[in-house]
Amino acid sequence: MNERARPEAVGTSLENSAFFMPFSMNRQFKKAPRLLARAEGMYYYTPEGRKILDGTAGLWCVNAGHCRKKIVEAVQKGVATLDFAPPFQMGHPLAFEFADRLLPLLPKGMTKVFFTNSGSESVDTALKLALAYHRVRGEGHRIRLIGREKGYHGVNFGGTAVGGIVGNRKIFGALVAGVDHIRHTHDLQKNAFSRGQPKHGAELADDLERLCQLHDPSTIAAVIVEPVACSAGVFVPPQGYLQKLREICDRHGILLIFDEVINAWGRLGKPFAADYFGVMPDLITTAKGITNGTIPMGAVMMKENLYQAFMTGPENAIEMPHGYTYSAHPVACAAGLGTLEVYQEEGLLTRVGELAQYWEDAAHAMKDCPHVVDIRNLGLIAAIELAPRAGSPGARGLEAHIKAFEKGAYIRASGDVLAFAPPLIIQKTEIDQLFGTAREVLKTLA
Ligand code: PXG
Ligand code: PLP
Repeated sequence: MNERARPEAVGTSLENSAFFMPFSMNRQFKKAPRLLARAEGMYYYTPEGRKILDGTAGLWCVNAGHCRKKIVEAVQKGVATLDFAPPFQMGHPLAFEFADRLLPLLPKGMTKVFFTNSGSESVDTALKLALAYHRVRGEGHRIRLIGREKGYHGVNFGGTAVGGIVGNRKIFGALVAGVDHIRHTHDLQKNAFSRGQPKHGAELADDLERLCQLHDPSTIAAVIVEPVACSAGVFVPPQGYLQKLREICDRHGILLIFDEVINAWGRLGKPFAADYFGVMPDLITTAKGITNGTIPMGAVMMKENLYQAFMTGPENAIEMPHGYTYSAHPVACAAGLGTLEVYQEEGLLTRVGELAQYWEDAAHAMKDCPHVVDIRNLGLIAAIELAPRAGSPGARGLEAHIKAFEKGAYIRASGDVLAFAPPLIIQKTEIDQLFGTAREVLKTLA
């Protein structure tokens, strides 16, 4: 066991640790750490043995629940059989098997899979594929990439540039040239306490038409959006909005990329959000649930015409000068295959359909709690937006996160928005427990 996972290590100071924690308040955390030592099913366990209900599926990724035997065994067997195989100009059987096993789950018309190691890598891969696709077809004038305010597309340069969360961008300079953003869809005045997709705001998609007129549509390569924007605070697309985006892209020859790093893998009751919304993008980026979070992996799915556009030069030339040392890593492929088996055996990619109404009712029952200004939900995702504390935005959300952890639930806070997205194996009693804990926390919150 890791020394810090031992019960006697509780209280040991981490203040001098060499670990530079990602996306964390390093100094505050190291003074009062919240450590997780092991996990099983719906629960984490702290080093001292406290049981914590996982309200966020790890970080929106552990959709089948923790330490599932079949996945653990697939990884153990995989790593003992083939630890690594070079993915450039070489191959291993599991890469082909995994891509082909994914095929029947993909939205109709999506036929090819490019493997990466994270959502961030998937996003930068998709953006590069979009630019290259236009270029190889003689439309090299399409150089612009359009994101959306409040979007999160990971942390690499392309994803940071098309991303729309100011705090994630502003300290990193000029990022990538030729990027612009359409407006976000968050509108509390019109849509507060909407159940499912809000009624108002389809017309916000017309903001893409505005950018087309501003830049000339023939300069735009691709638009990237999360169907349900999760990280910045859970923004469910207004009814008709995604359809409109698709229409505008079609009108102007622009590729539409759905970033389904979180939305895919059953979170909305379908394998992919494109199928849930009935809107077909040209590319889909994903990661997280593709291996149930067990081993890092991501993927970009694309329509056949994108792949074929690259298959035109001499056969002895590399068609796509892009890829990662760990693309299609054999242990990740083994984890992915094990994950698909669990998803399929337990019907997890569609289970949310049965749970969604109970989940929605449980989330919206929180309306009478103190500080609540909005509740949003779709599939097995919910958000409770709290009024910010005067002069200290985010403080109330962070305190709720910490208090929930003390009371036995892991609930993620994005600023003052509490985000709920548990593993898809959750039982109704655990849904009650999760929101029950949130209710207790909100009652004690200043
Ligand atoms: N796109 C989307 C839509 C995401 O949600 C990424 C890209 C990047 O994936 P990687 O694997 O590079 O992290 C994500 C990741 C949160 C939270 O608290 C969300 C993510 C990551 C970390 C925290 O909402 N999403
Ligand atoms: N930097 C250097 C010096 C490298 O040699 C490589 C890969 O060979 C990379 C970066 C990219 O690493 P990865 O393929 O793991 O993304």
